Amino acid sequence: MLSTVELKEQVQAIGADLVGVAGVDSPLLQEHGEQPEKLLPRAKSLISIGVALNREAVCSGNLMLNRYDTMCVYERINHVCLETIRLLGKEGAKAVSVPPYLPVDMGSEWKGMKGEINHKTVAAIASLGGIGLNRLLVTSEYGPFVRLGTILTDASLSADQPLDENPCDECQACKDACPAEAIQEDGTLEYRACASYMMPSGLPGVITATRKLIGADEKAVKSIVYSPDFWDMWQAATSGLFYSCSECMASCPVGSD
Ligand code: B12
Repeated sequence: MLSTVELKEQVQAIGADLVGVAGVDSPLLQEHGEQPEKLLPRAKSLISIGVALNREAVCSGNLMLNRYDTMCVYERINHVCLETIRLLGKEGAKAVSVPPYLPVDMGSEWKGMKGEINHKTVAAIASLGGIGLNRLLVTSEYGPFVRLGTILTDASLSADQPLDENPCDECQACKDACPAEAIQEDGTLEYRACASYMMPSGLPGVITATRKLIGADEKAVKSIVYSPDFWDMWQAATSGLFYSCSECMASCPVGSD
């Protein structure tokens, strides 16, 4: 079996910008309700992967550049995860990767607001960064401008330790910048306020448009289905990317120098 150092080097060579390892026995995982063994029985390690976003694209104020950059980064995460699983397989280890964002369980309790594994929690335990006031993983290298993936494996890898110091110094820039006023003083996030503002072309938008269409007359139907909002919903559904806001990320000064 490859050593943990060799594995990390190879995962970086495949395309990850940041790689860390958490052990399934980490008390922090249990404390935050993560149950990797439900996804891979006999899982021993979680490999956290970070791929950097292009800060210029995210901060450009141009939604198309921002969304396209995110699409490319997710493609890279998918590639890194798939290749890492193959690499582990060649070494005789079993592994699965957790979707970076979709599909997500749309069921009863959380209604799409919780992943099979919380990538931020795993990344914080695996030393990639700290959880910021913006509720995102904030890294020293890239600030929050990083998307995450997680691979579970039954390989025994040596675990990293969480950072001693959180790169987020709670400067409040994200809280002040959030147009939905979703970031609270105590560091909690009003999920629904964020989601409704951030995803007008995602499910919240689809639900609103559907409700308006029910019982609408011909003129109203036309004004809805020929509106730019409706067409952006089509674009989001076909491209798979529906985010319309990244202010909590764009406003963060960490990692900008
Ligand atoms: C559901 C979801 C959302 C929901 C809910 C947001 C949320 N805070 O979870 C909505 C739709 C609102 C949303 C919005 C956004 N999202 Co989102 N989302 C997810 C998803 C699919 C699941 C997250 C989840 O399970 N949340 C459950 C709740 C309970 O967890 P939580 O709020 O994070 O709180 C836990 C941790 O913070 C932890 N914790 C707190 N402090 C500490 C300290 C330590 C040391 C540890 C170990 C843990 C810990 O404890 C809390 C309770 O368990 C993940 C992908 C994934 N599978 O992880 C992406 C993900 C979190 N989203 C991401 C992004 C980028 C965004 C947006 C910026 C949208 C955009 N433009 O891209 C906004 C940012 C909103 C914000 N400021 O948080 C990235 C975050 C990358 C990063 N650098 O952190 C992720 C990881 C996707 C990815 N693959 O990169 N998202």
